Amino acid sequence: MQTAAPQKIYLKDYTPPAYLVDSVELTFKLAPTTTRVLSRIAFRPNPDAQSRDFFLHGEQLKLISASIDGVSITPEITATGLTHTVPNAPFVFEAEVEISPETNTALEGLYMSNGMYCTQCEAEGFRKITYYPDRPDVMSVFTVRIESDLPVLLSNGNPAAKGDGWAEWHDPWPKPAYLFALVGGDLVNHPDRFTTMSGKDVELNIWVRPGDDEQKCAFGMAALKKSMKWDEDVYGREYDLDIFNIVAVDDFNMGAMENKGLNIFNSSAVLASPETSTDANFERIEAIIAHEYFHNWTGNRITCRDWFQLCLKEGLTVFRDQQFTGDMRSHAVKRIDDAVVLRAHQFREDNGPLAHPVRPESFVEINNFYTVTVYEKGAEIIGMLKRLVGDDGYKKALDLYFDRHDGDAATIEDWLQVFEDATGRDLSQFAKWYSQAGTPRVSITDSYADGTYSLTLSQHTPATPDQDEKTPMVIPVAVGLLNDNGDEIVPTRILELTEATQTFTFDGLASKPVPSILRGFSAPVILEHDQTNAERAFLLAHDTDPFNRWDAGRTLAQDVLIQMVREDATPDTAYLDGLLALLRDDSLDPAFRALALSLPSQDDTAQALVDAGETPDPTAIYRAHEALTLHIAQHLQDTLPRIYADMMVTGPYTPDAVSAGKRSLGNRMLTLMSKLDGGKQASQQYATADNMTQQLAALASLLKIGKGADELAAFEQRWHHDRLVMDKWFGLQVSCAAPEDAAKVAAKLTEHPAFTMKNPNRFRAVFGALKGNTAGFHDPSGASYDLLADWLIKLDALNPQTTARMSTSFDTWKRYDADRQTKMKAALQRIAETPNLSRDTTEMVTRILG
Ligand code: 0A1
Ligand code: ZN
Repeated sequence: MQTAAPQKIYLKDYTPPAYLVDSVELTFKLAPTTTRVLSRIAFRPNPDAQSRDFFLHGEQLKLISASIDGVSITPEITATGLTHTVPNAPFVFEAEVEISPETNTALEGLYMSNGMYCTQCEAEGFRKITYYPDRPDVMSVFTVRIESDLPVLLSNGNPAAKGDGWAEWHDPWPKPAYLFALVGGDLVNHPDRFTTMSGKDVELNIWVRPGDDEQKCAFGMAALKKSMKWDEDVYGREYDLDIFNIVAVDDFNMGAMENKGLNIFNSSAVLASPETSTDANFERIEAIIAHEYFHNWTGNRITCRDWFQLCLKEGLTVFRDQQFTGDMRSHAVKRIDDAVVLRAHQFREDNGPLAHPVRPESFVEINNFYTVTVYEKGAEIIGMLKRLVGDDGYKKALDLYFDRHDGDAATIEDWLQVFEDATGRDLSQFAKWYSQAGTPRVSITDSYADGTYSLTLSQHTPATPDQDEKTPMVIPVAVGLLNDNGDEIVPTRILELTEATQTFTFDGLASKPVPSILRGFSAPVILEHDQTNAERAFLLAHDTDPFNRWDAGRTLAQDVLIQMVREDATPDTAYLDGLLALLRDDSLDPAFRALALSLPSQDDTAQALVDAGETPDPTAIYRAHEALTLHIAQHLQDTLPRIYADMMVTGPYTPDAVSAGKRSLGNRMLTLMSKLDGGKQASQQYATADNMTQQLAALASLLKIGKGADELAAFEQRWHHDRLVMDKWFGLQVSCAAPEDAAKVAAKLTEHPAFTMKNPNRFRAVFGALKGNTAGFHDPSGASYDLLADWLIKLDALNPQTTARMSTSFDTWKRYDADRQTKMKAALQRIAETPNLSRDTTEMVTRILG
């Protein structure tokens, strides 16, 4: 088929749909390569429409028959849909189409995964199931009949009826097509129940394939019930159907999907057991279950008018899942974790060729905009709004949002309007956070005279693709002041930076204070603050704000690393002594100490060098990181065994935050000890661990010192039957490989019989780890670039979405030296020139090349 030239879609071109849908009835006759989908759609002209053109989206469908009001028609069909003349009054459109789920390797629309039928319709997958106005502002009530011999047949809403070989479902809540879902398979359920705040009894199920997985649903179920309760307690939101189903599938492009009443999960995002899952897995599962559940209100009951408004549901829902995790675990640790992710991934995106506003203004393929900017920066915007209007203002605004927009397909303007109406605040300048791309830099100068301390803040946002000129934003900067003894003399206050440069004063101070700026990471900005190492070490020791205490250590570490990269220096002892004091302070949360002892990522160091106007050398950065780790190990050497022993949790494994924090610090000790003891302790931990967290950390410690071959073989032997555990086995070897070996290790793993590019988790295990091994990915040979390009070209023919996403590994190419640039550019061009390259990957590679 001839692929049309990729067409750009613009926010400014939005027009309301020509026809609305009152009801949809779908019948699925499931068969691997010949599934029939019968549709009966009740349309009515939209009184607000600007045209009467009738167009239904539809791709890769075989039309069997169609009719309008019972009269057979022969519509005009293109590669993207169907048109026909229609009455200027309500009418019923019916069609029968044939699709082939078994050969659908793109994992979008209706597809098969290990014998199970499942769907993924967000963003525009429903058009691969049948002809329909596949846009989120067309909402309708769905009734679904599924015919198949498979024992379990699920769809959205409540079960209506079932018999031998069929089941019917009815979803009373109008929804856009992207929230449609269907599952058919030989599945077993882990059942439970929940009573809502108004006393309604809800049936809960997690569905998995029969086998090992049945044992792995309990944690996810507990997380679901906690989420349901939390949303009632904190947001006053209750569940609204008789049943809530979650299904685990092995082949899935993303983490999970919030389809109404029938959430579909990547099995990695729901299945957990102590033997097979790490603490990080448990925490991620709890967060994703919460995230998808919270979408029931923020996404489903109130959806998006168009895909440019994606952050309306995603930013808010991420913000809500972050609040939830903070409440369940530790707010301080969660804030640090979120900042680490934001800086590592979103700042990288914002600084490179893929930078885009949280609400983009155009796209070729919407699947390419499920980004850290839309999700994580989108969540940061909500956090800033809450900081600016206060907790009460936020609560009033959210209550108004749910009242006013329940059942709507809404916009960012609607969202900001409820905050303006609820709090009386003018948000016109704040709205720029949605339209202006790039990470603002906030620079600091200060002075003290006659009891008055003056803090001058200046803001500047660098140019990004398509946006040269930036204007000042509203930036909430949380500041506290300490005196020389480390006492807090001015508690946290929010300074609202709205101009390019502004001075704030603090009176009545006996001496020049030490400022603690951007507490709690109060805005997603880069702080440019020339502090001395001594001042940073002081904050690391005394700051009362846990985020800034951690950040002082991180900034110090970054400065030390940069020094070491530049001139092979030995690390500043102020830093090493600070770490030692922190490690020995048993009053501090172990999870916090573990974070404080972790170095910034090598990619972060590379970006910091770029910010300093230098060209980073990934090999030199790797060496500096290794050397600093060794220095830390030596400096802390006397204390490591004691803390390691203290952190050994006794009794059966539990995934709670306190135990996980201890294991995290214990494992950090183990990594450092392994640098000195040749892996003795790690081998022992590997042999005795009864849980995956400690087993995997021990194996990683060994691999990082070039040992662990026997353990690696034993691990494979033990876990070869478990896909999710084997993903760890694949990934770990690549992430722990020495830089010069990384491409070879990855290439060898692609020859392993268990490697398959049809499973996104497996593909990501290898190639995500290759990207994460910064020095290995950027090895001067260029071998990793070539390998990744080879595989992306192969994968694109099967799964464009995952290919496009993984092509972002190349997005930092302009940071590096001419030789690396030439090699990366060649790899990108080779991908770009592949015949029949997908629209998804074409858009990404074109944008990366710039
Ligand atoms: N809405 C889901 C994410 C998601 C997006 C796209 C997908 O397929 C293209 C799948 C899932 C979420 O935020 O969890
Ligand atoms: Zn989401």
